[in-house]
Amino acid sequence: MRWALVLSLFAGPLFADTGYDAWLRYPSSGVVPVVTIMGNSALLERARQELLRGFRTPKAQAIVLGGAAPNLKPDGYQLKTTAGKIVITGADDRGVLYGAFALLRKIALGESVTTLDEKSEPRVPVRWVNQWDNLDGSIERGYGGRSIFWDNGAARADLKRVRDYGRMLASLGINGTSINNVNVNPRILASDFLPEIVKIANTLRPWGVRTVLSVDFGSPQKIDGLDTFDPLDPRVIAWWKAKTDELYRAVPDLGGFIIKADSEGRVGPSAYGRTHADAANVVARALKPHGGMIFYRGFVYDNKMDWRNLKNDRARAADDNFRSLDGKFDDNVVIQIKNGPIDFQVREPISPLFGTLAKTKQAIELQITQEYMGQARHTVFLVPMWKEALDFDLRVGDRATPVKSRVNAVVGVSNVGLDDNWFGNHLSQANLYGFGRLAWNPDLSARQIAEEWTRLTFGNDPKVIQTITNIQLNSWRTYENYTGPLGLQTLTDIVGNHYGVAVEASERNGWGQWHRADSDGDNRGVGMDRTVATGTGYIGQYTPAVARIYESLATCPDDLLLFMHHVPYTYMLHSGKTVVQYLYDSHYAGADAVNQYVRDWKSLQGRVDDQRYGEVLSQLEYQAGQAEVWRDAVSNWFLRASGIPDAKGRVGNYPGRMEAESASLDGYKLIDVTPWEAASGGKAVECTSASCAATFRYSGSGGVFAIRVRYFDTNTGVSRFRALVANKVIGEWAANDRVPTRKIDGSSSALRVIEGVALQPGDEIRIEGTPDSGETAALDYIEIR
Ligand code: GCW
Repeated sequence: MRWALVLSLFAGPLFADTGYDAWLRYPSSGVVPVVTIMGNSALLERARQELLRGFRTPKAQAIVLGGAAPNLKPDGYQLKTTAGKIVITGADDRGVLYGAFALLRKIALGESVTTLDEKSEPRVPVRWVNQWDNLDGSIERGYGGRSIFWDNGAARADLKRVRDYGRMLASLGINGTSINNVNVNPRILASDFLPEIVKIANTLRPWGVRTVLSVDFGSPQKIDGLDTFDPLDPRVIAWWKAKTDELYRAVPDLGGFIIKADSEGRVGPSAYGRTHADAANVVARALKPHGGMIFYRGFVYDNKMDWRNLKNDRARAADDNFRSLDGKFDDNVVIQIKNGPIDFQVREPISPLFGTLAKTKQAIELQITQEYMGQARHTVFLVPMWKEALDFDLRVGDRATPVKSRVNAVVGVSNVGLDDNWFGNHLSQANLYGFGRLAWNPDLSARQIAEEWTRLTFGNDPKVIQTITNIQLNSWRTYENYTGPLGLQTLTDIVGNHYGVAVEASERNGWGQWHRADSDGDNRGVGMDRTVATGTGYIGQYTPAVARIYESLATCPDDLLLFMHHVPYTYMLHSGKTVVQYLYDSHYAGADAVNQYVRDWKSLQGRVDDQRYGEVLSQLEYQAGQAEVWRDAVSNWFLRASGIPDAKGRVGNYPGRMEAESASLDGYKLIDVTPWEAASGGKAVECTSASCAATFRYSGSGGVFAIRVRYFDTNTGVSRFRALVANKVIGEWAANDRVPTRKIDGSSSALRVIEGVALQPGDEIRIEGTPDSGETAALDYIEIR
């Protein structure tokens, strides 16, 4: 046991690695520095400890920490080598801590630190993450396990993970985090709950991370039984003041509050006919004496809109709600605006509100947790998308106005959890890393960030860097290609788990994520008409220069065409393809790309430690299987809607595929799958007895093939499968994956590939399924390739 441990320590990069250390991996050889602190604070002490832990050079290096660097924005730092010493100064102690992490990053990236002379300061003062953690320990839209903060209605007894999260955030210059869901449990503000908040705030503080609370606008009523929460009522004004004073007595550096009001069932000022400015200001005035800020969410919309009215448009909501209020907010109110006008879809245009608000502070809200982006079961590196948002030129006053020049704060919904690797997927860590780096300096390129992250996380082997960077940089386009290209938005189950394919889930309901794909009538075609001329007028919310580009079909970019316009399926794109052919082609390209990621990743065996190698491999293999479900579902759906066949003959033609419903079935029963496009042919078979079998007869020529079994793995139980050829077992597996559905649908569709199977004409291929706890060992098809 002991020897195994010792040996594994010397086994180079091949030891088991859970991913817990993320990008904070330090060299194991070299000499510990001599660190002197000028001053005295928990932050400086953290900086010192971190250098002792991670700074290594061939000869002992003297490092001096502390002292003010002149002319730097808050949190900025300076690194300088003088008389052989490295001196880290900062605008404040937080800056010194950030300087220490910057120095460590240089060492890890192999950069020279012998003649340092550089300054760095953040573009915006507020760089926060939000966590949507519930007090019971669950996380809304969290994909990396349960809450690191809460368990069972109180702060977790062991806050080690919070401490380590604080360290990760500090390493990126992130200076605040909210610790509870914007869909708030009002108890967060109850007086007897305060000690729980204090424990967490104390844990984060040494890392310079301020604690932020999401609060419910109805709190005065819900917590203290006032008969109103009218923001103009003097009792409500007094309540917010007293409550805020009480909080600041216990947490003097509280960052402030986030409020989601009048949105998705949350109460808000509309209950009293008041405005969002009335609501935000009453809270802002309570926070003001303490230096606190209120982040009031721009995510306000009506989720019960009449879908039959073609002029209704959820995308308009933020601008419609806040335009007339510009200038009416106090100066410690920040309107927190999602990057796009809908909701973190795979592609959206920038929210026009960034251009509209001129006299109001604004934050851009980005989503690090991959809600509509494959929920960490798919690798999707979001930095290229965020770059497009931050760099988008709003043309205010017809002058260059990138979004990054308009925002006072950058906020990311992070939702890390208790999983060893924080997100449930090693490669998803790059999103938090990239978020932090961009929040500090939005001018960094996506490539630079991807390379940096890869080197810090997986080491400096050039092949590893090239392969992983390449996967990351293409992954957003790839995901878009198979889930919702041309501005269709993510074609997922939008009223459910937001994960698997369900093309029509967004239609004929009040949630307003419509893509308006019609299969008959005069309007046969796809896309939502948001033009000023004939549509919802959304495009008119942009500045004239931007509106002109989107309004005209001649200039509207293909990537957003169907977000802005309704066009026939035969409409010719700038790329020279018809819309429907592009939909087919992009889905095939997307699925092929993920298969290529699997092959690329396999080339890293032995160059990446075994644990992460294996875990990322299974993630990518799973993603490849899912990408095919998406490909087939979306392309068949559009084939049916448009009636126009794929010019390349692929859609609806699957050589080597044998449907379970046409096998000879022993116990298995035929079912219709909903939505129909989630299963091949719209049907599957399921087993409701102790065990079942489906037998296929192979009629091709002899040879060695891969047998690909498409089955369904729900989250209710662990069914078992066995595959046999001519009565010999060729594969056995359990359906025990972590997926967000109990239904047989696009989210549970899974693929098992059995390679190297010898087949003779006439062979019987039998798949046996054994259900478990309500999971019915369902089968869709097998495919021989
Ligand atoms: O994206 C949607 C999510 C909700 C979320 C909401 C919001 C926390 O589906 O889960 O609620 O946005 O941003 O408030």
